[in-house]
Amino acid sequence: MRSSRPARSAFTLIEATLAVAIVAIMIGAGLSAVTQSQRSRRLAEEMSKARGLAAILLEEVGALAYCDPQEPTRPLGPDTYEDVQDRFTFDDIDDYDGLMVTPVTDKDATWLTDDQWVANFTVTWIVSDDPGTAQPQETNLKRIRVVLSHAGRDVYSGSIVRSKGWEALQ
Ligand SMILES: [Ca+2]
Ligand SMILES: [Ca+2]
Repeated sequence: MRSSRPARSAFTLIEATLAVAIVAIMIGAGLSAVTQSQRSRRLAEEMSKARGLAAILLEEVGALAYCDPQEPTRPLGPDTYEDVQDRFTFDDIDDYDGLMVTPVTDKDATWLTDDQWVANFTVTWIVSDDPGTAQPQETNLKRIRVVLSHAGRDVYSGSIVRSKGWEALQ
């Protein structure tokens, strides 16, 4: 004898709603993972680019003399007749102190980056047993630091140290 009770439908409205919600959550989690992965890749690319730029720029600075050939006792920074817009006029490593370059260019003013990149240089006198602290006067040891930033965020900081004594040995 057949029941007169109607057959139960496959899904109730609540079950269907729950299923939709679960699928939505899974899609959201998947998209979040993709976004996170893209962000990680972008940050790794930025870091790699910034390291390369720092190496180029510090090599450029490191090729110069420890102090200005004409004005060896001048304070840190560009000296007389030196132009921050033309790095060919620089002739010692501390001429870069306070220099900001954006977009980052080589000495020939060829763009190495888009205009979202900034390179900021600082040159300080240091002592070997406390290299993290800038000294107020000549120590015969200078640290040149360049910080590479992209879209307002610091990405990488690189530095080199030069001593006056090392230069005398060359
Ligand atoms: Ca100079
Ligand atoms: Ca100088």
